[in-house]
Amino acid sequence: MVAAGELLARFRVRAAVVVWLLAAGSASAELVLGPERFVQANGADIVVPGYSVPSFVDWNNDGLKDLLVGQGGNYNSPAVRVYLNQGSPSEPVFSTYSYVKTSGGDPVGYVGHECSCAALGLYPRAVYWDGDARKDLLVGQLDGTVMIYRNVGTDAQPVFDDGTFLQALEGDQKVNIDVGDIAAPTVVDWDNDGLRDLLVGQEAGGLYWYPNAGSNTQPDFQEGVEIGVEGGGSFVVAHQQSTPVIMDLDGDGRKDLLTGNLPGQLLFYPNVGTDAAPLFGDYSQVEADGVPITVDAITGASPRSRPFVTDWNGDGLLDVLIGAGDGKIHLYQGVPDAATMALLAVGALGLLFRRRSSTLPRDRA
Ligand SMILES: [Ca+2]
Ligand SMILES: [Ca+2]
Ligand SMILES: [Ca+2]
Ligand SMILES: [Ca+2]
Repeated sequence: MVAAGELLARFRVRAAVVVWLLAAGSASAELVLGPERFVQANGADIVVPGYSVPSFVDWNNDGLKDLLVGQGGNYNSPAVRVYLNQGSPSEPVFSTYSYVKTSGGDPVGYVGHECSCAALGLYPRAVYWDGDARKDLLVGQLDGTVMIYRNVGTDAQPVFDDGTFLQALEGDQKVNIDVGDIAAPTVVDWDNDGLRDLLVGQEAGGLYWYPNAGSNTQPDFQEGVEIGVEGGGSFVVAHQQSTPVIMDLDGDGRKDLLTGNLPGQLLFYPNVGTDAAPLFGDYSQVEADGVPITVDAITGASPRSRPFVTDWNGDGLLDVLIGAGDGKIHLYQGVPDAATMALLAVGALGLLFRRRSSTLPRDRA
């Protein structure tokens, strides 16, 4: 039997440890990633022709997220592959792939758009574009244009139309959106007005916001606005080639920017503006297993990192997929940060706590 006083003393020690560890960990809420590995299919690393642009979405509605990969390089082989997940929510497994196709049977990206379809990595993102509950495909292209391929099949068996160039500006002034070269689009309500907007990265490193003045099912984009920086001027990602992922990564309630760049790094730009009017200042280089991430390219090419944030293995920790000039799918799984690890250890070491003095937590520091 244990006396009530002794129980209370134990509780106080453990509560103090928890508070101390939480305080110690509060400064590092960003991504904490483990070592690099490569996503495989049929037991071998996936390698697509040219540049890879991965994302992870349940393509066929079977409850398992699937791997969607844009490909293409040197003006060849622009296409979108889908690897259906044959594993489990905690352990994705892939074997073969198929190309995402139009209702005419052509792979999306090959036909109908002449040179504009060519790619240094066709940049696809699955989105629900027009409110018909069938997933559509948003595709950034080499020439800086952005296309929407509408799903004319079903949500579980997507098949697409021949694609439409997205346009901006008013009424009869509307022109195709063109950010220069290598468009990297994402859909986000940038200004928090309830309407999803288009944010597009590009080769020179800028970010363009196309405000939606229509609706969430019939977007109507206004003139592109260059994203700014703290103190004035235009945002340009360090070392060119912005590939934006927009989400609040440090938990301060303001959407942040995660982006790749030309030399294949992964950069985190915390939002120093507001959630409805983001501004970016200094960046930090995201690390994997304590080493700054730099993805590879085949000889003579530039890496051009293209990140996608997801929970790959369903453990509640964010993971990062990165596509690159080596055609591979780089995977960095989130690991508990030092504070969380220590908290877990507090639970696991409960027996120790009952026998040892309160100096243990400091020993563990
Ligand atoms: Ca699936
Ligand atoms: Ca908006
Ligand atoms: Ca933030
Ligand atoms: Ca995870």
